[in-house]
Amino acid sequence: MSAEKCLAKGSAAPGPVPKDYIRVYSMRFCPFAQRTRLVLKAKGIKYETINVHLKEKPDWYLKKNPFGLVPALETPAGEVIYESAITCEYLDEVYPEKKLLPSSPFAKAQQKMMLEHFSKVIPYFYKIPMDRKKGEDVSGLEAELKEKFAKLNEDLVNKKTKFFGGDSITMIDYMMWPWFERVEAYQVKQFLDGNPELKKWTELMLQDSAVKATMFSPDAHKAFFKTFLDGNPDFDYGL
Ligand SMILES: N[C@@H](CCC(=O)N[C@@H](CS)C(=O)NCC(=O)O)C(=O)O
Repeated sequence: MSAEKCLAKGSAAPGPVPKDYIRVYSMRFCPFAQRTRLVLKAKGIKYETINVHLKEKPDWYLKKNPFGLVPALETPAGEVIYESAITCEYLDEVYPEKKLLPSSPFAKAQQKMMLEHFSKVIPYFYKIPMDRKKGEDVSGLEAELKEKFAKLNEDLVNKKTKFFGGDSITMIDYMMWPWFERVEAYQVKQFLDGNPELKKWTELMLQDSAVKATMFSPDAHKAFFKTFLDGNPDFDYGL
């Protein structure tokens, strides 16, 4: 069973996950859930998707994930795993095809360090458009984000690689990508301009088949994000 339209409070709980499948609880425009969807696609894992209404959460969902956030994974044995980075690491461990995390402990630690740093960048993507909508001066936040983008650019320059973990896509690229897919919606696309290596990375990411399979157009992101900023997110936008 897959449910494109989100399931809200009062909906019937989905049955057990079919054998040989894994289920992802998602919201179509959630960047954290896109991390998990990218890894599922990149690794060619058989999965089904259930989209959850995040403003009117079904009781059955809160029983599975008491924090009520997406993404979460559910296995045929009824095990539930949540927190996007943990779901991705779990998938990489359980499904051996196309490893996305490096096997060397140091390289793996480097990816985790990059992820930790990137987690501190994520709030800017929301704070800038939200504060701007409230009519606040966002120039300070914009300058800080510009600085963060410059650091990411510098990282690619120093490493002399196309992607953040080497010359092919690895886990860290998928962990960061969803926010770059949405730069227009977040009104921060212009900050890529002074950062050519980072911009080139976004162009290369757009050629990846998992990115292509999970992405929405800038216009769809803009339309959804407007409903989000207005306080009434349309989780089924475009369906
Ligand atoms: N740290 C979590 C964040 C997930 C998250 O914030 N998801 C949002 C949707 S984009 C959510 O479920 N929001 C529902 C809520 O805040 O109640 C992760 O990495 O999985």
